[in-house]
Amino acid sequence: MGDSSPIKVVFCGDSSTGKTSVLLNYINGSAPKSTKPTIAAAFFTREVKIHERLFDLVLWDTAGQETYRGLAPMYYRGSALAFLLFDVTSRKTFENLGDWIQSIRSEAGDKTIISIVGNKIDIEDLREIDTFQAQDYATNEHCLYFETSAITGHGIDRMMQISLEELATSFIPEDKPTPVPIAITENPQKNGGCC
Ligand SMILES: Nc1nc2c(ncn2[C@@H]2O[C@H](COP(=O)(O)OP(=O)(O)OP(=O)(O)O)[C@@H](O)[C@H]2O)c(=O)[nH]1
Ligand SMILES: [Mg+2]
Repeated sequence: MGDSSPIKVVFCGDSSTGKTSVLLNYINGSAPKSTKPTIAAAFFTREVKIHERLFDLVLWDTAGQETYRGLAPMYYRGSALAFLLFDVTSRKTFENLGDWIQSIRSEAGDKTIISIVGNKIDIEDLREIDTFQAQDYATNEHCLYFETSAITGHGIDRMMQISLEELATSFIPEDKPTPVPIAITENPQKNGGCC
């Protein structure tokens, strides 16, 4: 168990961008072949070591479907880190990022780190948003940018590692003089939940 309050991390973005798949890949090491749209939200917990201190992450997987959009802000409150997904093969999901960012910032505040994630890079032939365009957009919005595939697992550990390191330096009070790389613990706990 971590020695301080759990850190709230939220996954958000349009429906079908791959939030559940990316999160399950992070937790289990692989994503299921098919998924159903998330209803309301679900959460998972995982313990990580940052700057030699243990922290409990509570990872919220929110529903992107329009029906549940009104609930999303509830999950942003108190979040230290938000992964905002779009689908690189769907321009529409990229164009909607601005609305998501506005909603996250108005509920969670300006200190929340937002990592924009272009998912589904395994379907390169159908790509509609190129890396430079997305990276530029993220930089202008003061967000981090990553590309992932929940199917191959590409980029997911890097996305988590760099985002958590950023969190460690900007959000968690420093009480150790020398930063060290985070180590993600084995045997993650999985607590599916719904509210
Ligand atoms: N090719 C490919 N398909 C993916 C990837 N990630 C997710 N998918 C597929 O995209 C579909 C939607 O994935 P989900 O993970 O359910 O998407 P979601 O963002 O959680 O959707 P909501 O829960 O409705 O908000 C599923 O058929 C997944 O298998 C990916 O990286 N590559
Ligand atoms: Mg989902």
